[in-house]
Amino acid sequence: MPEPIFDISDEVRAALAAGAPVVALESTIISHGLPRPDNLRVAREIEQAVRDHGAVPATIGMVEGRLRVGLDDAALTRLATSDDVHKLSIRDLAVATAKGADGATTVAGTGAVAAAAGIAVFATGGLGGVHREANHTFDESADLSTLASTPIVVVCAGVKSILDVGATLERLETLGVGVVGYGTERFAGFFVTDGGHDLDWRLDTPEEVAAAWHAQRRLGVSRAALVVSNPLPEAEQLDRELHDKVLAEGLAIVERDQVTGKDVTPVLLDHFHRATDGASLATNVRVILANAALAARIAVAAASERT
Ligand code: PSU
Ligand code: MN
Repeated sequence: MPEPIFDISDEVRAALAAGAPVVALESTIISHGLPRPDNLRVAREIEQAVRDHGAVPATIGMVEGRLRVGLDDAALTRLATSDDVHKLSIRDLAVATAKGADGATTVAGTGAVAAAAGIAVFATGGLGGVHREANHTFDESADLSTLASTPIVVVCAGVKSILDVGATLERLETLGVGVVGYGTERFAGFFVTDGGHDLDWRLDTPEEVAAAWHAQRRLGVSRAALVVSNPLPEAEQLDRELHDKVLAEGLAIVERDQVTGKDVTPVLLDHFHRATDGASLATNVRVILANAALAARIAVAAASERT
């Protein structure tokens, strides 16, 4: 047998072997999505939120060319504080491995590795998707195509509101990726509660999500992800007017500075965090923690249904 391409921590390995609940977590949020020094604190809080709800966290990232499933505190610190951390989408994993690089995995990178490691549930903030200028830039996140072929439950607050949300939902439909609203039929809007679109399906409990996931696995007709859209409560969302104003500024900056490719998302998020005096950061953190908690509850429900 070829050697596995990733190292699974002892704790995660033991949990998987026992059929205990595990939640995969991405690391690009930490390295590229949140400003320092909050990012390291938040990385630890996300893991704690998973533990508080009964599951084992498995943050995924790359240290010196080794993909790791379950990061210790030294690795987490390194990805949060080093200036030399690559943003790793799925296409970057092999080259970064060969180069011995440090890297943080995106939704695409994390989901693919997590599914290969046998993890059923993954929590993130907001998915990548179709960018607003995609009709001429072709900028569409590899998160979408990866979700089409990666069997995992992804808990998110919809897609980042910097994107073309309607177009992203259309692409998810085309790609055969299931999308369910958690406790609502409206698609979540990341920084804001309502992303402006209806969904076909609503599920109200972790047990219902687990049942839908097991049905998908048993039916055996799809290898796609199931996206669980978990909106922030209205009282916790970013002020809508502030959101719309800062977004318009951010998009103008991207255009003016001709930001392209994988830099677009970090530049827009960074503009949000600075222009809202930290309000978007606080919102982003609430989003991620809420998703980590729900993902853990789904993992617990999925693990107990299996036995
Ligand atoms: N969600 C967040 N913050 C982030 C991201 C998502 O709350 O930083 C990251 C994820 O890793 C996602 C990536 O996969 O942004 C999408 O980047 P791109 O648009 O370049 O594919
Ligand atoms: Mn892109």
